[in-house]
Amino acid sequence: MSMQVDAEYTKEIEKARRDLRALVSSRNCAPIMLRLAWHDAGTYDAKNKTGGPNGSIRFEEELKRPPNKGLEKAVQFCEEVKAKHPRITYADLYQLAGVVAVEVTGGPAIEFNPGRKDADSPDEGELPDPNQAGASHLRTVFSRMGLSDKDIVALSGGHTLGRAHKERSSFEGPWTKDPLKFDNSYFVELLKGETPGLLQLKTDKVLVEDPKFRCYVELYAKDEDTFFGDYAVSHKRLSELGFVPPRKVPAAVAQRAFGVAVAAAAVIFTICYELSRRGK
Ligand code: TBV
Repeated sequence: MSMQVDAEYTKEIEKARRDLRALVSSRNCAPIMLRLAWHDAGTYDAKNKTGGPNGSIRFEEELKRPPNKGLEKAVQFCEEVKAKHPRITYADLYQLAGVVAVEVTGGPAIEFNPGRKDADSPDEGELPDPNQAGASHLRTVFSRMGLSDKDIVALSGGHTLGRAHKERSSFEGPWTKDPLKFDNSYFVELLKGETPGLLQLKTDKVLVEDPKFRCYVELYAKDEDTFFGDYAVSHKRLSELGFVPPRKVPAAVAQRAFGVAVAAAAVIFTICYELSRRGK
């Protein structure tokens, strides 16, 4: 589902991007903004074409579900930007916030296409459950979204940012030593094994235990550029689940095409009119 994206809307997106950059850096809230983007998008069901990045997490019923605990704050931060740029959909805003969060913490640039439509009710889809945690659970949930093993490992690298909070998830602590820097240290720490003070969930450990996942972990720990490249691709894919970006048509081309169409319609109309007059 997509909406009309005109030049005015694109301009608003760029303004919102600047506002988000300032907001995210001044409040050090990149991790929770990235988590918000993931939890809005991660409900996608590729078979039934439901869920996905559609802003539905703003609805209280969805926001108050246990896996989303703590995200109210991120939704409120986004409201400040929405108030200044009311035309921008929540769906676009949350995904833009995720892209900006990665960018301002030193991660790769992620291509952003605007035009997502807002849902008018909460989504049903489930996110992966950190307490279930086997490789097969991760694969089941991510393949429901249409995502691959490589996407799973690359996106798990998002835990380079932020930490768990006891009162939200019952887990506690950061995954890396510098949780406000986006780098490949999540994978480096994962291969080192447990370090006091740093967190490893079962879903993190499964990435070194499963041989297919482990190949990517080793690659990303060794080669940050490859991680950044793959992460940018997977994150964009996550941010566009079920969304076909409207084709970008430069204004000049669009105007010319419109002119040509009007002229053609006039010619056809004249011919028809002339023919029907003669037929009389
Ligand atoms: C927070 C784990 C991005 N992720 C986070 C917490 C937990 C998990 C702590 C919440 C808290 O207590 O504040 C427990 N989330 C999971 C697990 C699953 C899940 C295990 C499912 C298997 N996470 C993620 C992806 C991305 C993130 C795909 C982004 C691309 N998550 C994320 C960040 C933070 C959390 C940046 O899921 C820190 C937030 C890879 C903060 O600091 O407030 C695990 C994976 O869905 C599937």
